Amino acid sequence: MTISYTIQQYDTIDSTNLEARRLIQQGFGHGTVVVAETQTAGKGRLGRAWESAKGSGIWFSVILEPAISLQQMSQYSFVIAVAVAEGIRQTTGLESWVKWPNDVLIRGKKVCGILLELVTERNQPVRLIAGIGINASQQMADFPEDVQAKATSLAMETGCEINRQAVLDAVLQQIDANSTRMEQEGFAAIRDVWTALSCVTGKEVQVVRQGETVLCGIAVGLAEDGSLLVETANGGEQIMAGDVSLRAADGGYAP
Ligand code: BT5
Repeated sequence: MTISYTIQQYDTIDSTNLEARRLIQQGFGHGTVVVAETQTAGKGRLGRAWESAKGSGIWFSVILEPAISLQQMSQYSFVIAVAVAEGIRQTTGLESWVKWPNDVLIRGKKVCGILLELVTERNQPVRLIAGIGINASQQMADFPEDVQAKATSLAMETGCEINRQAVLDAVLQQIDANSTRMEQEGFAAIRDVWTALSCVTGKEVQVVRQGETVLCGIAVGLAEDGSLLVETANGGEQIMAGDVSLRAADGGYAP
């Protein structure tokens, strides 16, 4: 099924995810894309903030009504992450990688964050809001100090000016292609692509939840429910939630 996109463009908005939710109340549905030049209250996961300076990134949310079961919805963040990584690769030639659960990295630094929200209402199809923030034209000094160590942008990585529209178009096209792949071939097909693009597969990782290290081990892949499979000294573990850091050359863990 090909998604027919309708773009809603804003100069300033609180959060494209919040606006997408408001648009759903007004009857907007599958394929609606909310794009903003800047967000005043960009949201990360778990109440964290997303830095969305004016004109420097690709800040957008896509409303989707995938023809899959409610259980499969949790697998959708991988459809989106793969689509972003492939869209970035296509338009910039940069090697971008996915990191569990929902980041896209270049050279170990976060270039994109993804926030997936589910909207379930009586007598309505289940909708997904896929919020995507891609850093495009920032230089290091443009990021707040606490983000500088872990963030990068497409301009910093290519040394060139970035055509944000071209990147947006490529990611939307990849969301369409990977949604079709998910519907027709199931999660196994997405899992294969995700695993090939994952920067954690086969690597030593640390899993942190609410500031506490919950375990260290080797990331070996994705389970059917989207949890991360980690081999530890005590056997296999499935991680449903948390943040993952990669073991760095100095023995510590990357931010
Ligand atoms: C995410 O959260 O990575 C999901 C971010 C989703 C943002 C998009 S933008 C369009 C749409 N509308 C929204 O309101 N949100 C979505 P999380 O894994 O919790 O990462 C957040 C953390 O990343 C913060 O606590 C910072 O440490 C760091 N961070 C904040 N802004 C960043 C940026 N621009 N680039 C890289 N890292 C950033």
